[in-house]
Amino acid sequence: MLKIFGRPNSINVQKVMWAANELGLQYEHETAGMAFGKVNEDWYRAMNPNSLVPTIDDDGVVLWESNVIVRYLAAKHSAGQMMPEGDAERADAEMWMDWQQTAIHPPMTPVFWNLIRTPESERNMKSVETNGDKVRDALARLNARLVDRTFVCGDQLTVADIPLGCVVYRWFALPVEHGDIPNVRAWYERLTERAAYREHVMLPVT
Ligand SMILES: N[C@@H](CCC(=O)N[C@@H](CS)C(=O)NCC(=O)O)C(=O)O
Repeated sequence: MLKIFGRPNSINVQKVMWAANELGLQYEHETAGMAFGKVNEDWYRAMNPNSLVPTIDDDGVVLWESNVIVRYLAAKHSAGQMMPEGDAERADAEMWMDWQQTAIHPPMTPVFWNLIRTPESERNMKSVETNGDKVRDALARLNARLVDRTFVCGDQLTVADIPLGCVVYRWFALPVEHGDIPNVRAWYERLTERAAYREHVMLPVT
């Protein structure tokens, strides 16, 4: 059976949990990372030499890198639906997934860590402002993408929505200026109608 390792409050674990539940998969979940430990133990490092979460073991197929795991599960269980078919369509979805990792995640991380995981007296608010501007710029580009689309790649939810959907939940939960992004907000509201998103992404931000 599929086994998913990782703590529920990790954005990268949330991608995998949301995707697995969106796909209706049976799986076992084992918490790991930060307060849950395990990631530096030999058995975990044998699966994931980075000592990071998430990791999956799908009957012997061991994978890490959250976006790769989402693509693997969607291709295996939902080819032509959650994983678009056709070279161009698939690449378009993968492009937005990689963009989450390269354009939004790097500036989002210091904003999140300063505001949520750093005592108030130690926060670097300059970094929050500078990196917040980068997130706002990136989300303005996502807002333009969503002007005529229900989901990131068109009429139905695909792998492209998963990483970005996890980011926007956090962004709207943070006490920052979110920017003028009505299309992103409307897409986010559509995501909140999905049970798997509510259960695995819309968690207390800690
Ligand atoms: N690029 C990797 C990054 C993985 C990563 O940085 N995971 C963080 C949590 S979001 C982690 O493992 N932090 C240490 C820990 O939780 O112990 C992915 O997308 O899976």
